[in-house]
Formats: sequence, structure tokens, C-alpha cells
Amino acid sequence: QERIKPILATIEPGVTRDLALSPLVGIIMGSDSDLPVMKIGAQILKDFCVPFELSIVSAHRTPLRMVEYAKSAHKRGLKVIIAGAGGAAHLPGMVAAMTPLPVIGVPVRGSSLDGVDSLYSIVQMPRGVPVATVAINNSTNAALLAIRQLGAFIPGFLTKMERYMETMETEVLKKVQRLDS
Ligand code: RP5
Repeated sequence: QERIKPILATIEPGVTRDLALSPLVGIIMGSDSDLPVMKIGAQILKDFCVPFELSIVSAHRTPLRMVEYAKSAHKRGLKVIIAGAGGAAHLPGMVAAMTPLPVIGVPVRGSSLDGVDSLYSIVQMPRGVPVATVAINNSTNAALLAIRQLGAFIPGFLTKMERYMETMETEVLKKVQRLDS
């Protein structure tokens, strides 16, 4: 990631300049204890110049705040919500039940069950209420998926994604070359 970052910064930096004041992605998490995991995805959004907001919204401790957040999200201009939670991780599913926006769930690894509890809580949604679930603690993929979704209507993000993928491939091929030589 460290090597990919400066490359992205040089690509079409103006693409989202006009949108800078209006977040397109909302990152929410159940607790500040989720922040070390979720801030990695936030950094990816920064690297791609995606305007985003980040906050704590707990399904269990602040249920009314969760309702308000989910119901108002699309009216405030958000296009995608990334929701991270651990343990009885109800936040992504409950938010998906109250917003027409795509919701990406990040299962956060807790202390007791290694994140499998969070994964199952998030991935086993009933038909009709989708949550796109990424791997345990993988907020990187949540951010990359959100950027791909934005790319459907902001082509500049697709261009950036193509460069990101090319850079990733080049890095691996360099390693192959080093191993083979
Ligand atoms: C969940 O409970 C949060 O998403 C967090 O992963 C977990 C534990 O929260 P804390 O007790 O650390 O605040 O709601």
C-alpha cells in the first residue's frame, strides 16, 4: 500500500475536487475500539481522493442515532455506506434495512471468537436486505469496493482503480522476477 499511495496521488487529483465538501461514502462503526481496523479503509478512500465521513454509530448503544443515520444517509448525498462492527455485529444489517443505499459490512475481529461471530452476524442476511460482506478486518476491500461502486457514475474512479490494479500487478511481478533470478 505504501508504494501504491504516491502513484495514486499523481493521477487525476482534480477528479473529486468539486465534490470535496460533500461526502460520498459514510464509514460507520459500532465502537471506537473498531477504529484501528476501520481507519485502514479510510486511508484508502483518502488515497483515491474520495470525500467521506467517519463516525461511531452503535446498533445497541445508540439505536436512535443509527435509525437517524440510516434514514438520512441518501438524502445527505451519501452513495455507499461502509459499516464495521464486532461481536453481535448487527450494525450493517440494521442500517441496510433502513437505507436504499448499498451497504458494505466489515466484520471486526473481537477478543473471544476470532471474528467468526462478527462474520456470521453480518453475512447471514435474510433475502431482500443485502449487505456486501468483506473478509474479517478487511476494511481495505470495503473501501476498494465502495470506490468501484462510485466508478459506475464517476468514471475518474474507474481510471484510478485501473492504475491501482496495474501497480499491484507490477509489484507482484517484480517479486516473481526477484525470486526467479
Ligand atoms: C460492537 O461491539 C462494536 O462494533 C465492537 O466491535 C464491539 C465491542 O465494543 P466495545 O466494548 O469495545 O466498545 O458493537
